[in-house]
Amino acid sequence: MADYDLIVRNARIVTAERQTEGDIAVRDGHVVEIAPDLKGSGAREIDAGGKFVLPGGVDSHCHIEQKSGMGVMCADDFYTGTVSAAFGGTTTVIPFAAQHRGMSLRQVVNEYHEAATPKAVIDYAFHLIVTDPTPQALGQELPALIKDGYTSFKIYMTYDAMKVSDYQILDILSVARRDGALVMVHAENHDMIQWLAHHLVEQGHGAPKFHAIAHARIAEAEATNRAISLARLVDAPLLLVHMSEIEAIETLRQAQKKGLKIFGETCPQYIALTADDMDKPGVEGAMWCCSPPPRDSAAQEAVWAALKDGTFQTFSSDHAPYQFNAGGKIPKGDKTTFKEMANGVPGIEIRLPMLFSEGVQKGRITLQQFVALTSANHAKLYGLYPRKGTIAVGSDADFAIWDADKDVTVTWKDLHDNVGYTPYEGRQIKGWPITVVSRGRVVVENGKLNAERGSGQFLPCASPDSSKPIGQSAPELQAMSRFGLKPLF
Ligand code: DUC
Ligand code: ZN
Ligand code: ZN
Repeated sequence: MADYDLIVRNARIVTAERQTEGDIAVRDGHVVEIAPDLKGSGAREIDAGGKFVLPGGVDSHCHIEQKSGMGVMCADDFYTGTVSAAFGGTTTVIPFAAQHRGMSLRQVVNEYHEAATPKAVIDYAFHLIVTDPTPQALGQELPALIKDGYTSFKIYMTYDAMKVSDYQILDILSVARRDGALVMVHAENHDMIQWLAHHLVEQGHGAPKFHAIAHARIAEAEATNRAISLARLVDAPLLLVHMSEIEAIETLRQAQKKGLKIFGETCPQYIALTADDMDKPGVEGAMWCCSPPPRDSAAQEAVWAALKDGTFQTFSSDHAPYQFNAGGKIPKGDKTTFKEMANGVPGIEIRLPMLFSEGVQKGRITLQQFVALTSANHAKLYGLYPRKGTIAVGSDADFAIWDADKDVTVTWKDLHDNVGYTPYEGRQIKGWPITVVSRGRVVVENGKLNAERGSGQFLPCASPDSSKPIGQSAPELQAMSRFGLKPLF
C-alpha cells in the first residue's frame, strides 16, 4: 500500500513568499509533506521535471450562471465555468450569488447552491450581490449569512436595476464593518454615464465604440473617490473591483498611503485590451464591451504600475460570459445600441496565462507577485487562507504544474467556456498550466479533464482580517464619545 495518495516530485514550488525545490506529498486532499527527495511512495506519482508548481489560482471575481442586471443569463453554468477555470490553472472560484430587488438574500443563496452543487468541478465560495438593503436584509439576513460563511458583498454604484444610493452604501458598510464582511464596489458615476449615453444614442451614436465614451474615465474617478469617502466616514474597509483608469488608481494609492484599508483589483481586459478594440464594423465591437471599458495604453501602464507596486492586491478575471448572437450581446441584432449590450467579457481560463505571459515573462512582475496577485491575496482577502492560496503542509492540495516555455496562440476553439468567442483571439501567450490538481485530484492532464460534475466543494469563508476596521472613523463620529454618547452604528 502506498504511503501517500499523490506525490509530485522534482517541483520548483513557488508561493507568494518563496521559491523552493522539492517533492510534495498529498493525502486525503491535503498537502502532508514537502521535502527534497521525499521518502515513501505515492499511489500516483508525477514527475514535475523541475517545472514550476504554483498554487492553484483563486478567482475572486467571476460571474457564473448569474442573471445580469438587464436580465441576461450568463453563457457559462457551474459546469462549463469551472471546467474552463480549471484548464486555466484556477482551482477555486468565488462567483456571486446575486440578489435582484425584491428577493430574499437567503433564498438567492439557496438557489445558487442548487445550481452549483451538481455541476462545479472545482471548489467555490460565494460573494453576495446586495441590491435591496431592506431592514430585513440588513438586520437579519446579512448578519446570519456572514455567520454562515458569506463574508463579502458586492455593491453597484451604477445600473438602474442594481445601484444602491450613497445612503444605502453607508448602511451596507456599517453592517459589514460590525459583523466582519468585506464590501466590494463597482465604482462608476451612474448619472454621468446615463447622461452621456442618452445624448450619444439620441444623436445616432449607438455603436459599441461609444460605450467607452459613455463610461468616461471621470465617472470611474469620481465614484472611486466617493466610495472611499463613504468608507472613511464609517471606518469600513472597501475593495474597488475592476479598476481601469489612471486617476482612480491614483486615488486608491493615496488612500492606502494615508493608512486606509482600501483594496484594489484589476483584470485581464485592462492590461490586454483598449477602447480601440470596440471600434469594429456594425455591432461586432460588442464582444469587447465591458464596464468599466478598457481605456488606452497610458491606462494600461498605470495598471501595470499598480500591479507592480502593490496598489492592487488581486488580478481577477471578471469573467462575465455572454454569447454574441444567441445571448445578451446584441438582443436587437444589428439595431442594438451599446446601451442594450450585456456588459462583460470572458476571461476565466486566460486570466493566469495572460498575466504570466505579459507580466512574469516580460519582467514586469516577479513570480512571487504573480502568485500573490492570482491566488494568495484572493484567499487572504476573502477568508480562505491558508486552506487556499498557497502550497504548505495542511493546505488543500491545489496546484498547477506550469510549462513556462509552452507557446500558445489563443483561439476560442481551444478554450472550454460556452461563450463562442474570446476577445483575445490570435494572441500569443508563453507559459500555460499543463497539469492541474484540485484537493489532490489530478483534474486536468494532457489537455483532458478528469473530474466529475459536482465534485467541487462549497467553501464557507471565515470573516477575513481585511474586513476589520482600522479604528478611525470620521472625527465628528469619534467626538460622540466626548459627549458621553454611544457610537451611532
Ligand atoms: N461589472 C462586473 O463586475 N462585471 C461585468 C459588468 C459589470 O458592470
Ligand atoms: Zn462591476
Ligand atoms: Zn464582474
